[in-house]
Amino acid sequence: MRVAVMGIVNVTPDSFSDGGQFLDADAAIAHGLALVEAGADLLDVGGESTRPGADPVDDVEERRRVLPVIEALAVQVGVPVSVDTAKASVADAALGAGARIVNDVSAGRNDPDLLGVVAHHGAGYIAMHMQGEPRTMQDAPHYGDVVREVGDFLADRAEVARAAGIADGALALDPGIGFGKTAAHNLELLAHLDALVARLAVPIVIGASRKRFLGVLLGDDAADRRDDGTLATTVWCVGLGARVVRVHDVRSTTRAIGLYRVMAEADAA
Ligand code: PMM
Repeated sequence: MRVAVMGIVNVTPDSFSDGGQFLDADAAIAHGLALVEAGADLLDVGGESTRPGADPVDDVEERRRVLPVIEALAVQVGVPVSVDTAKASVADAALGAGARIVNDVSAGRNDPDLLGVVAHHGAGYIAMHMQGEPRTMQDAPHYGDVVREVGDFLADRAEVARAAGIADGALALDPGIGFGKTAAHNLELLAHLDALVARLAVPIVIGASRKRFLGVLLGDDAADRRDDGTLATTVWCVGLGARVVRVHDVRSTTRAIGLYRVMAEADAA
């Protein structure tokens, strides 16, 4: 099964690994172009940080950050652009500016109008699981059975999205690695990703790139040394059936997945 590599373009001052680097529109556009050159199949443009503890951004500021970047990338790259937003007004403007997918970390719970906007534009939609909200989500995440509960949530949100008029083929679901989860919760979700893939029967998106749990699992929490852990996690997820991987380092990811595919094909031959 083909796996799409989604390159991250954060137009934010405060994202946890690259905040501030691409706040200027020209820098963000150049970064998006470089990610496509490195092999990205999709670009995800976001204007509001969702890192733990982040403060919300209003919709005027979020549109100001993302629209010029989306407008430019949509005409300059041959791959679909998604907008990482939980706000209907931002999604509407972004889809009008050429984005084709809405990546919603709130799974439609932040803004009652968002799902209708996605359906109206006939756009793609990624619904992600999060326990709590970014400002407080890492305070005390708790689950009985994290794999079952995240699966229940995503199955429910997929139904809500379908009921709002989003086509089945336009939907993807994401367990939300790091969103209201301890390192142990993330590990359990990743270890049993195949169960979610089988249960949900729509493409699964995974965003583990440079997240803190990678360092926690290795007992080494240097934020600038998480790309190796990201690659291992990405290849693991591809092996268990993930269909989209959302990453910062597109070139290494594309190469690692390419090599994985060569080995999987040799195994099947
Ligand atoms: N993670 C972040 C932001 N958006 N969207 C999806 N679908 N899945 C994720 O895991 C996800 C996301 C936070 O990471 P960043 O600050 O590096 O963008």
